[in-house]
Amino acid sequence: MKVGIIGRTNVGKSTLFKAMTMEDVEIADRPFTTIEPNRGVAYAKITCPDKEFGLKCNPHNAPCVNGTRYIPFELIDVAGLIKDASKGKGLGNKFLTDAMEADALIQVIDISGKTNGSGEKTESYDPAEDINMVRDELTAWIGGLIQKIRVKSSEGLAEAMYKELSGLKFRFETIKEGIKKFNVNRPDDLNLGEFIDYLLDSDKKMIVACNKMDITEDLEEKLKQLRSRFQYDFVPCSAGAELTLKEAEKHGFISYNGSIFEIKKDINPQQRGALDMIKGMMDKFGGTGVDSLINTLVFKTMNWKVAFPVVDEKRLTDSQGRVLPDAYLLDENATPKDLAEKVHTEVAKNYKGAIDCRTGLKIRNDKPLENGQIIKIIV
Ligand SMILES: Nc1nc2c(ncn2[C@@H]2O[C@H](COP(=O)(O)OP(=O)(O)OP(=O)(O)O)[C@@H](O)[C@H]2O)c(=O)[nH]1
Ligand SMILES: [Mg+2]
Repeated sequence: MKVGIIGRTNVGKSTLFKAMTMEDVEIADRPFTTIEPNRGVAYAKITCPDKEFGLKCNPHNAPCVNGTRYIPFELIDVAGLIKDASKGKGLGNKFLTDAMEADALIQVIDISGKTNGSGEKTESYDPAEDINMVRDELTAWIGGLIQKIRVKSSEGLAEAMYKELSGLKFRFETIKEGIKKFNVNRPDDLNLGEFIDYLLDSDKKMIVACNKMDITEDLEEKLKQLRSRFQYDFVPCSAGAELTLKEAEKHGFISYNGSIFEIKKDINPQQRGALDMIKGMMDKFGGTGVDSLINTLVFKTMNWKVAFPVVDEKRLTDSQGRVLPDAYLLDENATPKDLAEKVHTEVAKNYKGAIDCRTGLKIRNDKPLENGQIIKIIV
């Protein structure tokens, strides 16, 4: 699974990316710091099922730390947008192609209102403007791509769009449904706006990371306002605080499990002061918000499922005897066959059925997987 980070420039996208992946990327308090996309691996967390069975896991693709499994997914951070990017302002909008490979989007906003639509310092900017701007720019960009499509006489409009927009990973079914629903007849139809809304709402679900909560006054009121105006899931966070904690952990100053931290060795008064401030914020908001952002995106907004494939349904091992070695993230409607596909194309080719290892019963082939399910694939 892939997640793309988008948003207006200078809101903290790369800070969030770095805090989630620990890749070394450039962060700066000025517009347009990121130019080329950053790619890395981030993790969703789920309780490891090994204890439930009195076993000890041997992780392979998904690390286990103190009983929590870290399920990998790909994360992409792209350049920042500004109004009229579709007309070439700022870094333009072509870089959106990279973000659109993703199955889900995180839009980062600066909820403090201390940077404006151009990413410059200000006092009370309304981040709702950025949410509308990002949507308008996405729509203008996709609209521009659609309008350039030339439909060959041998193909239908849906086929032509699917082919031309293949990099943006819209599903053929969605394109076909949308064309019918909004009565789109040609690539230059005037009712493209509603059609593009439909594509985005169907295949590019988005969560909004309300960043810089550490310097935000009236956070609750601002969140309330945003939630009353938009349908998205809004999660307040401080990517900056999360990054500070991850770096302190990397250097051995603290231990940190994503919700609480403990100081492990002597630190200077300045470091202690910074950590005390973060602790105050975490006590007030229940964390830095970054874990909650990932959790909400993966398990609520997207309703993705984690599945553990095994070969031996009694011992919960793979062919090498490793206990619960792998865990995969799959989309909402994924079936046991889709899990087989993730494991190996050969396994998918020889797929004969699947067993739920908790019940020992066979699962219907078209039944969507449940989150945390342990599956034996019969080949
Ligand atoms: N106070 C505070 N500052 C933050 C936070 N997250 C990021 N910043 C600061 O915001 C500025 C911009 O951060 P970046 O991560 O470079 O922002 P970006 O959205 O990637 O910017 P572009 O790539 O230029 O579009 C930097 O000075 C960060 O330190 C946060 O949670 N709190
Ligand atoms: Mg950046």
